[in-house]
Amino acid sequence: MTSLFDPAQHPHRRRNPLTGEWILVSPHRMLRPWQGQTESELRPSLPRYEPDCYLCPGNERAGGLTNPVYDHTFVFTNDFAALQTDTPDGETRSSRFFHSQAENGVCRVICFSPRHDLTLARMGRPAIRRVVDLWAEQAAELGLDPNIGYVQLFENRGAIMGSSNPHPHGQVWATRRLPTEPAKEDREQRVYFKRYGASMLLDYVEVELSERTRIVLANESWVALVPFWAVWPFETLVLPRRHVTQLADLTPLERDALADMLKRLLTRYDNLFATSFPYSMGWHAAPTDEGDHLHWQLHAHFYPPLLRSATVKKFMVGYEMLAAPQRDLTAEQAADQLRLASEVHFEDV
Ligand code: H2U
Ligand code: ZN
Repeated sequence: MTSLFDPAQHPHRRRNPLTGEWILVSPHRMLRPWQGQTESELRPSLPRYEPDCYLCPGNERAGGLTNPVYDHTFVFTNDFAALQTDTPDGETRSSRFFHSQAENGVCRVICFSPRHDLTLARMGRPAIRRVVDLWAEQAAELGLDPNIGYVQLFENRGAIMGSSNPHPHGQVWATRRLPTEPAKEDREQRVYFKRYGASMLLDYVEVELSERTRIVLANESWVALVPFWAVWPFETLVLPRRHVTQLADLTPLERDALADMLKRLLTRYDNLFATSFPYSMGWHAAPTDEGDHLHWQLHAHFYPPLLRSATVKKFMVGYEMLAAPQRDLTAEQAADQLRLASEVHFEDV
């Protein structure tokens, strides 16, 4: 007996138009009832100030420098920077196998709050707005440097994501060359813009707003959705509703709306498994080299590793490492669960 292909129940591949890559979706494995445990793993309660924390105000960092007694946010050059500004440019190609290119740039650490015990999800909207402003400032300042072609802002949240310290912080790495992931997005957005004369992600957000099945939440300036091609179980894409290429181009109202969106999205994430939800997130903005970037649309990716509970994560192993990413839970089911999650934080109820 043959039946018609139904992506809601049959294994299928979905194409990521931002990278051109495919992922395998196996929804039939989810037709079984919800089996995962959902025990919560409460964070050990943290002090507002931790004398041994290298990010808390007034404390000493590795290398002997002392943090100022900052009130809101604080940025410093990473004491163990992966990139340096004074690396001479150059390239070596000594055989068909040994090709290297010099890379130079800047690595900074961005403290989101003086409070050791907070996370973005637990900060107030005005404090999150200051983080938005800081992201925009950092991207603009580094992007102006003629030696910087791309600025990557990101946050590793939670020990499971390799974060070295619970103090709320992110990083910025800025490089001369365009790294692998944004290079794929640059290529695919350029192809789309040439073919359709419009921004891919701006067109995409309109289609998603009319379909609604993958939307998690929206406000006047922003939309958060589980992309059709999501790889991580509760992956989301945060998109502006107008054409924007750089964070610095956001208006004050759009920055407030972004703070609102982040507060609500991250609260839903925490509530999903009653835990301080781990993730890696980051902004993808247009490259900062000379040249035309009209095809670009600013956006943020959130890649959380959790699958079923505070302690059960999705492993990207075997088939994923060797063939292609695979998921059971569909993007639509993940969006349903995030839509059902409350915007009142579980620690407040
Ligand atoms: P995570 O975002 O992965 O936690 O990294 C924090 C960064 O802080 C890490 O890149 C830097 C590390 O190099 N760091 C300092 O710059 N100074 C210190 O005193 C400790 C850690
Ligand atoms: Zn601290």
